[in-house]
Amino acid sequence: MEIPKIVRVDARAVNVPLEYPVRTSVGIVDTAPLVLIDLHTNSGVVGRSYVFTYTPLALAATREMVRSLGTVLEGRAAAPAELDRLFASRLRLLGRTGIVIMACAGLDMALWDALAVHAGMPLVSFLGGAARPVIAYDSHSMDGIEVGTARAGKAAAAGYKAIKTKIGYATLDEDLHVLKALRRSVGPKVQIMVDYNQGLSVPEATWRIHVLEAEDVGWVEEPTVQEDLRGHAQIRSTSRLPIQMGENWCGPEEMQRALEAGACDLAMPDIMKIGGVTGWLKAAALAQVHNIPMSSHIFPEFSAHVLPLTPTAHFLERMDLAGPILGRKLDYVDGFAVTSDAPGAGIDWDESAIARYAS
Ligand code: SMN
Ligand code: MG
Repeated sequence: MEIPKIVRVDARAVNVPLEYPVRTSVGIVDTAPLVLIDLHTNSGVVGRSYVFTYTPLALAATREMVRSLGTVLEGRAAAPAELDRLFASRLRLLGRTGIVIMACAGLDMALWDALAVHAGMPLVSFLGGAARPVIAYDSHSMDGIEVGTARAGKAAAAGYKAIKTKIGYATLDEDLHVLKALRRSVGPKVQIMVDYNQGLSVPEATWRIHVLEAEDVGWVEEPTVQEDLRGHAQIRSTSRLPIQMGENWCGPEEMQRALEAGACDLAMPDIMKIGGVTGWLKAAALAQVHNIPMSSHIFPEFSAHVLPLTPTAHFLERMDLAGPILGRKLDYVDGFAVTSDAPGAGIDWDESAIARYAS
């Protein structure tokens, strides 16, 4: 199989409506601002991926970053590991964080998609893994009692073995009130994980987690600001609940620093911020040597292809940010994500929806 060459990269910006806003203790994500990437090769194959910019304020800049880095790739072989090395060198002085690593990761995912499509194989198979259903949790928000219990009950009825809710309400009593209501909705067998989205001080987190220990919580995610590794380690030292983090690690280097600091019991890199498929594979090795269960963060379409070859694979996060602009949706059966036998990561666009949500 000859490695195809990159002809050009197209990057389009869309701002997609969400079925449920992502309400967190530190802010609300009302829509999904996405940069859609089409990486055209000389074999006619197009590699596809998307990146999520969290706020429309970063959408245009991220699209321009993708376009700019895409010009560097023109004429080069579609070799993701080699191009990761190239970007690491070219961007050394700038640093690969924020929208820079997001753009690099989007191109990396599109490159791996192109290679797998070119080989006529699902990405998981092209990477040497075996496609299998991946256990998923249905990811909810600070929805309050009425919406929260409705979503929780619907997820349990659909067969999910776990759900995640976001807490960090004004008082601990409100956290507990919601948590107990969700528990009544899902029953004793469904795991409930909680996500504080960095919203608490270390003392407040320590106190709230101490009380949560009586509530059968699967993990406590980002209890304090994610850059405070010492703070996370301090919280973890007194917590009987597993501490989860990782969605904000920019590159495997930041993951290594967190694991070395003993900041968490569980890891959940984001396949975009960690550096795409190439970054994910490095992160999976780190999780293995540290013996840390590793879950995904959003991006379910690519995550469903890399978790089966992740030695310490844990949960896939089901949160549908791109569904309205995708022609093919990832399947979930009885609480498991199931990839199709489509080549690559199975990303294809709904062009009429893209036109509708173009930004
Ligand atoms: C989250 C926050 C913001 C957007 C998407 C997801 C969250 C999570 O931290 O873990 O799902
Ligand atoms: Mg989170």
